[in-house]
Amino acid sequence: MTDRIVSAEVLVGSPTRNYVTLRITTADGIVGLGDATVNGRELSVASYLRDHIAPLLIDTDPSRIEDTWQYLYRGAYWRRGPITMAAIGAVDMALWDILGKRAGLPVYQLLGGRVRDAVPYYSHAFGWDIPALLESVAEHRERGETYIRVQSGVPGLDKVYGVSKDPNYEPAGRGARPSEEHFEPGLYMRNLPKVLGAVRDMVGPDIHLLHDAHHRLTPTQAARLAKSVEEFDLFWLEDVTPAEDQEALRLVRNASVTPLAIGEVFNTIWDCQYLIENRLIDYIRTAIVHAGGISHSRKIYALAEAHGVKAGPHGPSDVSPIALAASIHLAASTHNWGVQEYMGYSELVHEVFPHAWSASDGTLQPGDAPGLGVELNEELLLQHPYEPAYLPTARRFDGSVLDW
Ligand code: GCO
Ligand code: MG
Repeated sequence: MTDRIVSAEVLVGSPTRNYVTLRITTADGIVGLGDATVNGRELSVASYLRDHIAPLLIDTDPSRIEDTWQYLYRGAYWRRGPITMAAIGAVDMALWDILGKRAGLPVYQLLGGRVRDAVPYYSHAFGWDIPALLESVAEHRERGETYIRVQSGVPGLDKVYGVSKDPNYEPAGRGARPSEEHFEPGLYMRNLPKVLGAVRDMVGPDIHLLHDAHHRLTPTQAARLAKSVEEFDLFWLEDVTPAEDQEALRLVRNASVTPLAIGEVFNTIWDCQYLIENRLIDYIRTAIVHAGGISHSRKIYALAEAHGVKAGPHGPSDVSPIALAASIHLAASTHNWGVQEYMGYSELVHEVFPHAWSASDGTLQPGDAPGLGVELNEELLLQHPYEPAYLPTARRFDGSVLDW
């Protein structure tokens, strides 16, 4: 007899930071969890799920994962965008979780089984100046990590993306309005080669270094930067131009062989198609949560595989441990995987979402619990109610708005 969905609840809480969680329960008592967090727009996606999706799920068959995806995507008429796709993504994750629990198998087994013994992750090293950054890199090395993202302060700028006064970097700041940062491309571009040179000298040739330019440069600036850091052999240079202007990357591509990664703000395969088919990138960074869940992400990776592009999904603290689990299960079972971002979580977040996945020695393991292997401590989550929090905004020194 087929099972049916009896409830779809949305829980929003702020253990350290805001998370939106979907919990689907079936008549047989199986519970599936999905992450629907969109940083700074949490309540919109919560309403989308509560008001427009949850009522449609009741009484449907939870094993019809692909059909449910198509129904929610095509049935809404209004398509794509982070809110819609995160909401669909949460449903998709929860349904894979339920299927795994029903089968008594971890999701990676349902996706075809392991293709690798461990999933390498990259973590974030940062420092206000080069000595502080080198110290941070050394700490990551001591933890056995071999893929390290490096971000540093820039002389002349008082706040910089990826660098924090707090040992745990968290870009979203609590409060009713986003904070403001100033940025000047020239200062940043002149500084970065010095920073990467110092790090490369310290770690030697075998450590994979990554850097995130966070969508701020013009095509010519980006091309110049990619060229100027070529000798430091980056594993990837991320988001070097604003992601919407995809043709911009052709200039960067033609100017250097620095590997390029982009896509954390993309939501569908159609956002990725041009860059992948034209081989303008090396790594596609869509997050499982923001790109429609496991079902749709697999299609993106399959398209990428055919064009020599690898997956390197977004995994900051705003991707909850549930969506990170989905990413790890996919990584374990997807051949064209590059590396998983893992920024880590506060102790409280680990307690709110107890999980079977684990991180050690620079690698992640999905664990063998059925489904995605993540639980929800609802009581603890609800002790930390939602608080408005926003990503910063940026302006140039002349006061004009710039991509943050
Ligand atoms: C990354 C990202 C993040 C984003 C953040 C936005 O590469 O991890 O760029 O730091 O800024 O996830 O919500
Ligand atoms: Mg990024």
